[in-house]
Amino acid sequence: MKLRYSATSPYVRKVMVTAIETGLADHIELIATNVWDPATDIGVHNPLGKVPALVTEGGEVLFDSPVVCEFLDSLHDGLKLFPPAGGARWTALRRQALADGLIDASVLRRLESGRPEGTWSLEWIERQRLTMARSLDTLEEEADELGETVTIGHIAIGCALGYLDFRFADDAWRADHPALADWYETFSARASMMRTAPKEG
Ligand SMILES: N[C@@H](CCC(=O)N[C@@H](CS)C(=O)NCC(=O)O)C(=O)O
Repeated sequence: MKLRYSATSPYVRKVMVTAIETGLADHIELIATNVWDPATDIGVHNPLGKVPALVTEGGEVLFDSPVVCEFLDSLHDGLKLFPPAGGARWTALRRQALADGLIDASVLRRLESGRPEGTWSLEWIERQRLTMARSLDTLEEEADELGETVTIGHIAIGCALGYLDFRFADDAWRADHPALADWYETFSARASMMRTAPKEG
């Protein structure tokens, strides 16, 4: 399998953490991809122009991190990161959606803030900041229920919080979210998280 990859993308990190947790990392060849380079050929693999995109052994291209992660989870016989059915599945998928939404708002805020001064929208930046704040408050309320079993929800939350530390360190999210901070301290010490910590260029 080949993964169109970026070392700083939190969505790609979800896939990499999933690959390590499921024992599949050695079966994936990484193809470094800068989606912001006008000359990038990512569109050959993903018409949406985004990473991650996974080229399977059969030559099919899967994209959107939830789809790629669930595909990888289907390839191993260990404990499933996507619970197969029932309440546990919906809880894991809901957590993944919440964390992915936190990442989406963070990325949108960063992109807007990075536009030339005078062309950005303060209303748009504030809208994303509020979405981030509400998502973090919701995660804080649920932090004590996260427990020990790792699911795709936990992985997505870990990658979202890692992205906040990487790109929004000044927000100091831990100050108002102590239970979530405690959970993240333990989760971020997993080998899969340590090996995938984002680094610039
Ligand atoms: N929903 C997608 C989001 C992927 C995404 O937005 N990736 C970013 C990199 S962090 C990207 O490739 N952006 C390029 C673009 O939006 O044109 C997923 O979960 O995989």
